[in-house]
This record gives sequence, C-alpha cells and structure tokens, in this order.
Amino acid sequence: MKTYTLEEVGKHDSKEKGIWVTFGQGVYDITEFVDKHPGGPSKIMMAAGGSIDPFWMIFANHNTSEIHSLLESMRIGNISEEDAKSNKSDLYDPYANEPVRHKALKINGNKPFCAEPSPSLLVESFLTPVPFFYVRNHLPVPEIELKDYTLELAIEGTTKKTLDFKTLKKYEKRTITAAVMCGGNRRSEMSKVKQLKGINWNVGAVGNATWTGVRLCDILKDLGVNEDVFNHIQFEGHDLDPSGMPYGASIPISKAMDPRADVILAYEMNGEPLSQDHGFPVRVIVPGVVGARNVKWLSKINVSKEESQSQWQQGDYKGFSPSTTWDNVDFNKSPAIQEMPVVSAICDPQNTDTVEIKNGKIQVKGYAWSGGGRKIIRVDVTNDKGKTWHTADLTEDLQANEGRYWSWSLWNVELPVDKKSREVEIWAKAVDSSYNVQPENFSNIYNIRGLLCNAYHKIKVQLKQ
Ligand code: MTE
Ligand code: MO
Repeated sequence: MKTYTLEEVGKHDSKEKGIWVTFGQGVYDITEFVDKHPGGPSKIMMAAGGSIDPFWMIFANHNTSEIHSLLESMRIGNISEEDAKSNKSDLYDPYANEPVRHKALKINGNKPFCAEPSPSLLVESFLTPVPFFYVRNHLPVPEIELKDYTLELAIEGTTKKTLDFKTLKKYEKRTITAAVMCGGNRRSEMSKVKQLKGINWNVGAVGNATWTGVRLCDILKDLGVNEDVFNHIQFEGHDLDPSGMPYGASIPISKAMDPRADVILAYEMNGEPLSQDHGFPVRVIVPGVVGARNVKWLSKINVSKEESQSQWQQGDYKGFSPSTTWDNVDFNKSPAIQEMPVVSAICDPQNTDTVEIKNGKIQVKGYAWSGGGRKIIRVDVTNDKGKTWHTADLTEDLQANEGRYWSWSLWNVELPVDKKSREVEIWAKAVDSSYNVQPENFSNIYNIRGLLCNAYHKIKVQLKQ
C-alpha cells in the first residue's frame, strides 16, 4: 500500500478533493461514506484531512470490530510510523476524570458512559435511588464548580442575562416527581426484528425521581419573552464535542411557558444536590418528554423561532417507518420526538428466570408510564397469549394532578398458572388516560434507530417444579 505524508492527507478535506482521514497508521478515503455516517455528516467532517483518533477517544463507541472492518474497507494506504506516533502523542483521555459509578449498574458503553440497573432492582422502590438511576451520556462528563457556574439566557443568540447559581436559586422552589426515559429504552427487543443502530438498552433506561428547582416559565416570564413571537426554547449543556459544540436540544415554547407543564431547572434529585452524572449543578426536567430533551449541565437557554440545530435534535431521536433504511432516510421529514408514547415492562421475573408457584400463582412486577402527563389507568397481563387478561394492582403518585401525571406507576399481579406446564409466556400492556395502548409487536414499529420501543413486553419463564 502507498505511503502518504500528513500534508497530502490534509489536502483531502472536501467533497470536491475527496475526503481522507487517518486512524493509527492507516489512510482512508471516506468520501462516499460521509453522508451515510449515523452520527451525521457534520460530525465526521470535523476530521476531514486529519486524524480521527482523538474523535474516537471521545466517541469511543466506535471501537467495535464491525466499525473497524467498515473503516478498513475504505483503506487506501498508510502514513509513516513517525507521523502516526506524533498524532498519538497529542492525545489525552477526556474520560480520565469521570465520576465513580455504582457496581450495580450494567454498563452498555464506557466512553461515553451509558448504564442501566437490573430490572428487578428498578421496581424495588417507587423513587429510583440516584446510584441506580440509568445514565445516558453522549460526551465526557464536564466538571463544574458551583462558584463558577453560570446560566446564559439569550434571545435568538443574543445574551440578555447571565445568572449565577445563587441568583437562580432565588426563584420560587418547586418539586415534582417525574420519570425520565431514554428514547431508546427497550431497544434490545426491537433489535431482534432486524438490525438497527443504537445502544442495546434493556428495560432499565428509565428512572423515577423527585426533582427540585425553579420553573422555566418563571425565568422566561422574567426575561419578558413573548410567546407569540417565538416557537422553541433551546438548551445547551456544558459537555462539548471535539469541535467545542455543546450537547443541545429544544422543546416547543408552549411547553416551556405553560406553568402546568412543570418544566423545571432542577438542582436537586431525590432531595440531594444533583450528582455529576445526572447534570450537576443544574439540568432541565421536561416531564413527559423523551430523555434527550432533559439537558444536563445546563449552560444556556436560547429563545428562538427555530428548533435546536444540534445533531440530537435534527439528525437523531426521530421515528421512521419500518421500511425506511439508512439509504433512503431523510431526517428532515420526521419531527423530533417530544412526548413519549405509553409503555410498560415486566421487571420481575425476568426472561428465562425460574419462578416459584405459591398457591397456584406466580407474582409478576413491572413499571408503566406514558408521556405528556397521561396517567396509566390500567396494566393488563396475560399468560395464555391474550385469552385471559389479568388487571394488575398499581402503585401510583397520589399527589399528581389530572393531566399532569409525570411519574411512572409500578404494578404487580398474581397470575394463576397450570402446575403441569414447565414454561409460561407472560405479556404485559399498559393503557393511559387517553386510552392509548401499546402495540402488540415490534415488527410494525421497527425503525432504524431503535426508538419508541413500546410494544407489549413478552417474556418466558420456567416454573419451579
Ligand atoms: N444532556 C447533556 N448535556 N448531555 C447528554 O449527553 N443525554 C440526554 C439527556 N440530557 C444528555 C443530556 C439523554 S439522551 C438522556 S436519555 C438523558 O439525558 C439521560 O439522563 P440521565 O443520565 O440523568 O439518566
Ligand atoms: Mo436518551
């Protein structure tokens, strides 16, 4: 294979001249691949004409054999050993100072850190203890000192005010109970239909907590925002990608300014200051809305006519038809996910567990939740493929108001089983206050990003004889 100089590689940084990158000693022509990059063309273009090594240190989820062999298929040559070494010496590990996490979290990705608790642990308590609350980071965790913390308030990009932590805390203190759920929760089940791209979450990319902070509507009112002039409230985090772009997302202004929507800039979780992983010192909680909009380590709020232009608002966290493929997908044609659909999961027992029969029955526990403040009104469970449905008992948030039910509901049910059968298949489905119900299977809601995975949860367990 041919050997290139870094200068030669550097000249190939546009579609016209071809797009080359290096990784280790390899030189790769990625011109054709750029538009197909799942993380968006803009992200991969930051490496055009240079080394992708530092990017892959931040987006370390690229370190799979599948992605390495995809890269190798585009190899056109090498750089010299010395050049590869000098590229390497510039590297430092942006994840070197990440917080310590509880061993009970099952890690789905280390850099960035993504982890969830086991299902049975999840339904042990109505409020999820902070150490067991799933973590979904897209970038290294930023380190912020309270005394240095500032929140910028802007209108169409022009800064109007900057609040420090003390000033922020002067606004009226509010507490809500709300579940936060990742748009990819239960993706591992959908991935059985067909290959898709995303972290392989089980049912634990959700947690339920109390969130204390100030109402976003109070801050926007104080800023003199006219709801009729703008359409979206954009948020930015203190976590930055290699080009200095922050994590970002937005919500409709109607949600942000509605006092009944309970959108909170939270500084406490379950009565304690936010932990580093969950957004210390301040994060947005948009109850009833997909996790991705609940921006952590909040650095900036921008009032705008437009949605956030971030990759996570524009080129990710959107739903598609089961027939949409990576070759024909057009992210501009799908709206960004906001309010989540109704969902439930069986958490105890888990698939393939062996369970004991007591008085001819087995006990089954789980959670159910719906977005938009819609309360769970019923959870139906069957162990004969729908011939007989048993209604579960619900543990609910008794303080929640009509139309503002942000918390999850836990449920449990005793299912009568036939002692002679060795194996039982259990299905669960929830119904929300709009009588929305979960779809029966994943095949007709499959999408290439594995989002909105809310089909009936189906598991098989063995009966202890
Ligand atoms: N905010 C910032 N700044 N950076 C992030 O990577 N991840 C989002 C959201 N807010 C993210 C963020 C996603 S996709 C989810 S699901 C939730 O945070 C996860 O919140 P948690 O880690 O507190 O459970
Ligand atoms: Mo997420």
